[in-house]
Amino acid sequence: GREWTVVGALNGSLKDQEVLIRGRVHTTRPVGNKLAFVVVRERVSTVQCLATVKPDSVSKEMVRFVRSLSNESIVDVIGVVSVPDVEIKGATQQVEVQIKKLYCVSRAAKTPITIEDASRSEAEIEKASKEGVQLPRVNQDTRLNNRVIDIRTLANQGIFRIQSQVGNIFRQFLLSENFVEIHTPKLIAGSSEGGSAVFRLDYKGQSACLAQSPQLHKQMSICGDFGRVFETGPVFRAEDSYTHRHLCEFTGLDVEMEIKKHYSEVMDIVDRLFVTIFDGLNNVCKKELEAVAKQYPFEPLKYKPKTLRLTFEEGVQMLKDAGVEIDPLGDLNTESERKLGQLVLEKYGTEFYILHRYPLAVRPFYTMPCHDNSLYSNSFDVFIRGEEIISGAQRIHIPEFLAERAQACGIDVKTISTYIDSFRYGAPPHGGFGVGLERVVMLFCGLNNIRKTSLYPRDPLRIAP
Ligand code: ATP
Ligand code: AMO
Repeated sequence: GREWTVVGALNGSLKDQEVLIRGRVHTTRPVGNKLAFVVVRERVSTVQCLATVKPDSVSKEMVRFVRSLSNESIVDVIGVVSVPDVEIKGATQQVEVQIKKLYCVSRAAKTPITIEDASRSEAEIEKASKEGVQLPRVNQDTRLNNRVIDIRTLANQGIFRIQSQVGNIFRQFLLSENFVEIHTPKLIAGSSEGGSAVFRLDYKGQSACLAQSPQLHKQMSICGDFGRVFETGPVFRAEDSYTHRHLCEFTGLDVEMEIKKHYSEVMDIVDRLFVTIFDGLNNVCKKELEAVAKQYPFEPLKYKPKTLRLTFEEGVQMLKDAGVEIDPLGDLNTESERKLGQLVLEKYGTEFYILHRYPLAVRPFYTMPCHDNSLYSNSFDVFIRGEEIISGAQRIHIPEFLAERAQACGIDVKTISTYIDSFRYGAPPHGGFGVGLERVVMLFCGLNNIRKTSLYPRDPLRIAP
């Protein structure tokens, strides 16, 4: 019948009250043989508990038992909240719990990596090193090999709660704008982006592959009169990319919608959606963002209430003015994207912007060319801190033209005939975009590797755990 209190809710207003909490043993520290400290951790919060021998309640055996608890064991603690005069350094909550009873719910074996080591910032390691102390550094592979333990760190708990909120706000926003959530097949006949980076498989004797994107089916759903659709789901890319921002499987947030007049209607949705996501994260994920920043320091993202839009030509001009050699009808490479991000920040004071009217030649076959100049297209990419998080465009809704463009891009039209046919029975002008969820979280938090924002990352070298 006793109520549970979450560790994160423990504060001075509960002074002298008895509470019941459950958490993991984060650290234990004995002091003499009559006192033991145990820091209990629950999600992104920690509290210092202490067991001290008291003739009528806490026995010597009890204190010995507390001291013997292995880190990461799960414990239930009944104790009284007190507020010490001094700041508590090793815990997030500024109160102590005087232990009356402690039960061990699950005892942990010695872990291959310790949460303490895995939680240390680079700055802490360097500071200690200057003082002549070599603290262990847990590298990326060791973390990923022991992911279930690694994701218990406060920073990782923060990262995946932030990721959850991005998905939540994405869904809430789009539902409120009359979008319908759809679920398209992940087993499809061929490539959906025109590229070769697909995982092939045998589908009961037919050749098939894992969907590179929901592109074809989200467009077909617009032909099926859903008006506005969105989907969140896995996206598979057989990338040969060993970079900090490419995965072989990632989570795609996809949107597709009818357009009345202009592809700017799609960019309007991107604008309001992402300002809502960023505002939302800053409001509801304060503690999570703090936990991430403590281990991986970053500056809050600079963005505007109305998102900056630049044309590709304007971007190219800015780069040229800065002395960067650039092909005006080619794609931007990673380096020039970064550089443009810096230039935009200096000139406009924002780290989030939309670059649109890309050269047609660097966009997928289904992209609508600009009506005034067919060298360019009604398409856009969106950047955070100089790196791409979104690609989007108006699509070609005229079947003959679509087939012609597919052929021109070297695609075997037979493999996408049902897609092209779906535009033959009346198709509204439409457009949409695709967001890489892991990239959004990585770049919002200024992290340096997409593996940090993928729970169980899949890259060319890793398919476990
Ligand atoms: P999208 O597929 O939407 O364009 P992306 O960010 O994956 O998203 P790519 O088209 O794959 O972008 O690549 C964009 C740029 O990134 C390329 O022009 C290239 O300079 C660089 N790039 C891509 N893959 C690699 C890689 N494996 N190694 C180094 N640079 C790469
Ligand atoms: P694109 O191929 O640009 O566009 O993908 C959309 C977004 O997905 C993310 N992304 C990736 N994230 C992690 N690892 C990867 N290998 C990877 N590749 C892409 C990026 C990118 O911006 N159908 C179009 C979208 C559309 O036009 O609606 C598409 O798939 O954040």
